Amino acid sequence: MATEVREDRLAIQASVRELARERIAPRAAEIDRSGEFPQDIVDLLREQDVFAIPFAPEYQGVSGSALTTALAVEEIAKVCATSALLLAVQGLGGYPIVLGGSEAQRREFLPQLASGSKIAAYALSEPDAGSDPAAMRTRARREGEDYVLDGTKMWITNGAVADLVVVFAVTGPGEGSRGISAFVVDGESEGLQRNTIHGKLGIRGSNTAELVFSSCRVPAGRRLGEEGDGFKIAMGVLDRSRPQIAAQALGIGAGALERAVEYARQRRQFGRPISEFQGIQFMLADMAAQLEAARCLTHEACRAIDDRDPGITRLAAMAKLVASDTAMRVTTDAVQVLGGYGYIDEFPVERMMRDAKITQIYEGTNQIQRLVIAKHLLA
Ligand code: COS
Repeated sequence: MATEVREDRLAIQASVRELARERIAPRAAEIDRSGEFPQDIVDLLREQDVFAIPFAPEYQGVSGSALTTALAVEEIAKVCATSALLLAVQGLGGYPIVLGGSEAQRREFLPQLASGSKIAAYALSEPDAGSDPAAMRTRARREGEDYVLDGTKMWITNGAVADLVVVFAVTGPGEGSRGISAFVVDGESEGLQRNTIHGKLGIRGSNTAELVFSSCRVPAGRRLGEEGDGFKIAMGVLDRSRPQIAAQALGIGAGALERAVEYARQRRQFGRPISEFQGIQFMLADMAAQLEAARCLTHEACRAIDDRDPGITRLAAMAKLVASDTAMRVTTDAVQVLGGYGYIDEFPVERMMRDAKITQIYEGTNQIQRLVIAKHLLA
């Protein structure tokens, strides 16, 4: 993964910030209200080359740096968590190919994801295998030059809209985590039924789907790595994608803080703006300090990824844990600062509070992040 000079990184951040404020922010409330997948935002991110950020220039990306991607995800999440997830999941779906793909597979698929001509998804979880993905039941049986997939994947972001889905399935029954393989599957494959899940608390415009595979044939050339490499690929990907969820959480929290500051300055009670009361000042100061601490940790995890340091698993888990818990606290406090106005959808902080919740759950619940951290401490 490439790293770039600080000026390039800041220029990318500034252009994404402008795009987010001018073109995405005005759509955010309606995306949440309608719960419809924002195809217009996908088109916008594609036109503006935003999907290229997680990918290296050798694959027609514009960066490939985890830190630069995190800055972009945060800027979009400040105004719309659903839209930020579009960028984060393009990375999530691409990383298995970066980590496990052959050079030919990388050259085939990564430019398609970088240009946004194809949208990606990552299908690991199942109805009965979430925190424990090694217990997955989706089977991939080898038949001649193909594998035949049967089983059900659950909670798949972009599942019903993705052109390319990286699917993890059992090729070695009884071998646990060593019997899992990864495949790049076309979203329109015969034998794949995609059912959108409705009624989410937050990220309501994001597509979340159940994927049902019934004798779905995938060419053997679409397997990433060797048979049995799938679990390590899946975990290696989560090490790289959890800091992006941390960045999404930071953006949600920072967006809510900005609104709380704005409101506290103009809301008058007892003859003065409420920002003049120390009770409110202390709340705002805590929110800002906690966000900055979480941002430092998230950027450290990204730096470690970009520098190929060992130990990214621990830092990625810490970043996801701390940033998402911070986002939940900060958005809840932002609602409190706005009082009754915080509780209605005329102001965006209630949406931000609902959106923050998922960051404590997906890409490994925060209980799982604690297990990962403890395992490293006690090893
Ligand atoms: N990178 C590379 N390899 C890893 C790894 C990592 N971060 N973590 C584990 N592995 C390897 C181990 O080294 C081990 O390899 P060997 O078989 O060669 O010894 C193998 O994977 C199994 O590891 P382990 O026994 O630790 O796996 P567990 O089944 O106990 O799972 C947790 C560990 C709980 C951490 C893992 O299942 C997890 O992250 N669960 C949450 C999944 C998740 O985030 N789901 C959300 C949906 S995906 S968006």
